[in-house]
Amino acid sequence: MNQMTAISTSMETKMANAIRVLTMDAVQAANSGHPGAPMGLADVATVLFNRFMKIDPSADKWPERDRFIMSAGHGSMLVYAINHLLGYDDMGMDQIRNFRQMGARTAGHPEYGHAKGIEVTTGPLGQGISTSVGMALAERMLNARFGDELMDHYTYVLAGDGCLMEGISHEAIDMAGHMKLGRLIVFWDDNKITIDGATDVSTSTDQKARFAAAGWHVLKVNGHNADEIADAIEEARKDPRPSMIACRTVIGQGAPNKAGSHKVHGAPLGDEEIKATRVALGWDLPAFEVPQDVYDAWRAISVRGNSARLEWENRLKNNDKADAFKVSFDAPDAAALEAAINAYKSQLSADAPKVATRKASEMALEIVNGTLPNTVGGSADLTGSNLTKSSEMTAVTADDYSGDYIHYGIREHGMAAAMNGIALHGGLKPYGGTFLVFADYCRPSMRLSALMGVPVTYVMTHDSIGLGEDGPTHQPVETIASLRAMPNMMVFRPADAVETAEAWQIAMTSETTPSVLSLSRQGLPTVRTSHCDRNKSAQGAYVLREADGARDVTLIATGSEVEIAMDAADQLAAKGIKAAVVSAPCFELFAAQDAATRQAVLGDAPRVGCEAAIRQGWDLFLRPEDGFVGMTGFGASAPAEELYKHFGITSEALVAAAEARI
Ligand SMILES: Cc1ncc(C[n+]2csc(CCOP(=O)(O)OP(=O)(O)O)c2C)c(N)n1
Ligand SMILES: [Mg+2]
Repeated sequence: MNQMTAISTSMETKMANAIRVLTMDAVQAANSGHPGAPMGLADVATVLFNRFMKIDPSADKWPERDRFIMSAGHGSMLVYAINHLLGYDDMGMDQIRNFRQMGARTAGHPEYGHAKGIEVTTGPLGQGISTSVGMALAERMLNARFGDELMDHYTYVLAGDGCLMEGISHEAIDMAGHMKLGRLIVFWDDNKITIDGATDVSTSTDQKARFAAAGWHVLKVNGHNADEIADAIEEARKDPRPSMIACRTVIGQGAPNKAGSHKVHGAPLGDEEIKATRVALGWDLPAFEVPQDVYDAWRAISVRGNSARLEWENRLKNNDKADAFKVSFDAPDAAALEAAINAYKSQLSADAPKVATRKASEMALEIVNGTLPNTVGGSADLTGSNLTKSSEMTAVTADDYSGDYIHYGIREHGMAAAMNGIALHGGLKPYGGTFLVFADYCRPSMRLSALMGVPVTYVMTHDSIGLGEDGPTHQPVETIASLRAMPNMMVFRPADAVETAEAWQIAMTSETTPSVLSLSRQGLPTVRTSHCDRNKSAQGAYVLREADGARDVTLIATGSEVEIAMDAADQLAAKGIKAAVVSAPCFELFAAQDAATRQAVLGDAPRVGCEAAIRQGWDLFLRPEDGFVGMTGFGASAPAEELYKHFGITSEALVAAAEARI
């Protein structure tokens, strides 16, 4: 519903001009930043906020708020200016004045967690629009569970030419259209300019036809005509399909000499042009000043949102699903999960199954999904290989969002971004699978999971040459090291079913760190045959088998190679050499242990590491004189056992490396 009541269109123009002026002043003060997009999008954003947005800056995490995503993250000043004008208490004028400066919340690109009202970190083009697909899907899934009274909001996205040119946008648009995400509304900033100049130097795609082909509702407006914009939003909100509103805009609108040129994309306007813009806009206040009546008009949006929230709180109080709703949005019940996992681990240690860790993951998911009410599984078209769908799970479809398993299709990057969006939306806990080698197809979104501190779980199977005949295109070699290189990402490579259960427990209770579960295709014996309640994987690495007396050597291995290390220790023992075996399922957690703990695990004896991957990253465990048995190049296509022999990743090689050092 068009909510503009007593506010005149001329006031709306002033509201938009406040965004323009704050943007050009902040970029000028910082002597860096991007004035073009915020100035060009000021009218679209003002109409959206003034007449439609449902947000309450005094309760920035209100689950039922509309989501606003500035996918063209370089236009961060648009977000900061709006949040300042709306009255977010952490976005005073000091923040605007200190745009892009050390310690300010107003970072170069909008960063989730730095300031209220930033729903997702954007800047890598295409990520915002793709993350928003997950948010809009989460909204429909929660709507199916809790009804219109508690969950019925919109997700609005501003996306530029860059966002739509990025490949990930294809995956996101395709998925949103297929899932009929009617509450997703994307504004395309059709300014026909990117950094290198006019868009026609690099693209000739008919974007409107592209969206339509993916099942979207497509509209076109003059992005500087408030009523046209408002009418389109009204229409978009009513349509059951996701909507794309192509907004013909002028980059840097308001700057009399520079508007319309790529020169306003990413450089300060300069004092002269700023002066001229003030004159053109009829804005005669000094820098960083906004008239009270303009503030009042923006604050009215917050007042309206506050009333909506209070009404919603009332509805929640009287709703018989209130408790379940709150549980969904709370942190998972760690105690319940721990109890369930421990009972399961105890059974595993007794049964000692020989299963691939991808199978062990499926088994653990029966416990995880049976204990936590709001997990959402999925796979990028590899459900039967990743084993991500537990027995009670049902598919989420466009006709019925009540399920809990998402068929992401062959869209790894889109899946990773959508999982970020689901997690950021709140209320649901996503995990999703693909082959580990295709982490490279997910990486920019995985990096954002880590940077934002969003605990998404990546289930990545077929984690080495152990996958066999599919060959080197499918065999990760450098992938594990590259993921370990990513800050704030836990990479688990469990050795057996017990460690796999422990990894799931840690991943699902992690609050600010995402996880990768690197899982084998091939069967592995249970090495943890005596039960203990303590989650040993939480230490990152631990002594799996102590030497019989003072150690001659310490063998350290991960995942499928722990079995090889155990075998090597047996062979060494037969020769009278005392070897300890350390299992190291998570380097990041081990690095976080104190020196004494690490020393107790690693000891002083010579060490040999073993992992069917490159050595990079192993300096956490190995000194220059220590040995390593692993890969140095790409794999090959053959049965797994032959490959292990061919590349020399064998217990005999470990024994030889050990003997050479003692
Ligand atoms: C993935 C990615 N590639 C490149 C960039 C660098 N970059 C920032 S803005 C931009 C051009 C974007 O053009 P458009 O979306 O049309 O923005 P406008 O110039 O209209 O503001 C580029 C290439 C980036 N931020 N992210
Ligand atoms: Mg552009």
